[in-house]
Amino acid sequence: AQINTNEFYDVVLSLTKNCGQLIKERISSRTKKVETKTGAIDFVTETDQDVERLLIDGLSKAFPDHKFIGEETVSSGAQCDFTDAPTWIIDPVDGTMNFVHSFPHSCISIALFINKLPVIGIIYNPMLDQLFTARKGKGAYLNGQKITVSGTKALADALIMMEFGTSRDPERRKVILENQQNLMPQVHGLRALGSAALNMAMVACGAADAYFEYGIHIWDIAAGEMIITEAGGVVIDPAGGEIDRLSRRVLAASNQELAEQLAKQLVQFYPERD
Ligand code: LIP
Repeated sequence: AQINTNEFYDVVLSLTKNCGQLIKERISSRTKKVETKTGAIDFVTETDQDVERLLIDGLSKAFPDHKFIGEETVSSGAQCDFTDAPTWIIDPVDGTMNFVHSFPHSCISIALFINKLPVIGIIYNPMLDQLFTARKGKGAYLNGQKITVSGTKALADALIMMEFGTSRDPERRKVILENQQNLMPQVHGLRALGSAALNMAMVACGAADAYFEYGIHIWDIAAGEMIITEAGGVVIDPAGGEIDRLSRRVLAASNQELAEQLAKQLVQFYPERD
């Protein structure tokens, strides 16, 4: 039976907007409470934790049987429990490094998955007042206006989002630099916003043509997947083939043709799975 997601959407949208205001209020502060997580350049702030708690508290009050995968809850030891149950997948502040530096490209990324497939995706950058939303079968929107991916099919014409990552592991750095060096002369340009979700939002609205990254987690890409596919794009594995959402690998593009050209060019990297 078709599930009516209107109520889920209304509740999550209002919580996300409120939490966005908290991020916006706090981003300029020079005295943020910052701690490291998996390594020297992987951070969590008090705001990441506060926003995640507010979202989970609000949603579980409204929908007591829903499950959660939250970045900070998993970081502090919870299981990453990806099942068929209705599950909210939350990155409270995607682009935490940007937030720490008051660089205004951070966002809330939140998605609802049912039967392991996306039904709602929201990416909200309150600093730039960019609210990306999508629901299964209903299209993708930026601040209420319909968005679609670009028509770019040739790698040579593409603006590609990639990232430098949150790890100083030498092997990972080598792969990132090899890909950068190989792609640079073959494409229009390379960009990195410092947030997986915002990179995906740029692909969804046609401001960029593709994005790939190794080392991301499901909470970085869950909302982006819904928004890009509803905007007409594709989200696959960077080696080609179906996305494996716990593999910590992603490639998104405005169409399958471009996705496959990019996949063929990439040096592959396989992080430890979630
Ligand atoms: C980060 C990303 C960033 C990426 C990292 C990391 P966080 O998320 O969005 O683009 O390079 O892999 O996942 O830690 O800021 O929520």
